[in-house]
Amino acid sequence: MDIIHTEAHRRRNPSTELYGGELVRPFECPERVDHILKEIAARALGPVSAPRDFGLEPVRRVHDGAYLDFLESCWTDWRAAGYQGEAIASCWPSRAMTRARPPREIDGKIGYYALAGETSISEGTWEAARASADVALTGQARLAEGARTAFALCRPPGHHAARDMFGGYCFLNNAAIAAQAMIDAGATRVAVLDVDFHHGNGTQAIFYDRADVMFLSLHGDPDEAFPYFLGGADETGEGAGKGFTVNYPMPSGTGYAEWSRALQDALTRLSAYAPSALVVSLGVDAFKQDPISFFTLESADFTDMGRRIAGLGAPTLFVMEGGYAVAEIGVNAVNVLAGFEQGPEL
Ligand code: SS9
Ligand code: ZN
Repeated sequence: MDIIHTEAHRRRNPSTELYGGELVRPFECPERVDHILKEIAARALGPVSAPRDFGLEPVRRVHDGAYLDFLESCWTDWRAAGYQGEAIASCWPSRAMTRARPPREIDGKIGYYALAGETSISEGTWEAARASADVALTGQARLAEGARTAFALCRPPGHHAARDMFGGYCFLNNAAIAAQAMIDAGATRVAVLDVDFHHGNGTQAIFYDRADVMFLSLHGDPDEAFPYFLGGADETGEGAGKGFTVNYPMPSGTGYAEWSRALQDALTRLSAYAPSALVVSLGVDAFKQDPISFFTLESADFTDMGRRIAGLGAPTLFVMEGGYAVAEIGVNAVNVLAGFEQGPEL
């Protein structure tokens, strides 16, 4: 399997995450990638190559222009305002605040574009986010050139980022950008299967009214898990997209027996949709030891997950999302990819 990776991910290295009222070292850290690369090498999964620079045009197909300008200048604007710490949102246009437009001042602007306060913006964040989108786009290009599969080792992750919203460690929605690029290259039906523990609210929002990109997500019930305000089973799409969003929220303590039944249902729906390509938002935070999640999947379950996904028989781009049990992230992610390469049990 072709693996796309760049060291530019290291430019995303904030020192603060707002967690439980304290500033802690972020769960989403550069060592995550080191562990994945180590396991890729140990198991000879395939060649690792650098991304191409696609520029901002394919990113603009998914994200708002003013939002991209904000991401690009946020750190400089924050420093220019005289703030000493990393850029953290502390006020939002919540329900009763009806003047919903981005103010000029950076403290207000970051709140306008943020979905949550845990994700600090620090020096290099924009550069790393852009490189991460290039990693996904390079994976998409491999599929367009005829590859059956590729692994875009994206960091920072993307599935919580919407058209003009960052948070949940995400800035640019790498999976959505890749899916849109597939459509722009002529595909008529693409699907995104999100197996990250958290609901892919950004991806869902981006494609909610569209029938050309189906979105399916297995995740912790938003009644008890981040991102809390999207991801219910009653969200099924709107307009032309009605029926093309499918959510599987599951409660605390869910193990692979129940999880894999949801996956099987998702795969049945996917098979009926018959996408010309599949993007898998590959988070491995459903793992039992993940520090911020509450499913109980074992490492071996990730292999089975990959085998089942292979059973669909669609060209498949894996895009890295979450996974915060850092020491085990390599084994768990590579298990999915290796399981996919083994293919379904006959
Ligand atoms: C808010 C908790 C925020 C963010 C988790 C993002 C996971 C991305 N109190 N946690 S895959
Ligand atoms: Zn996650």
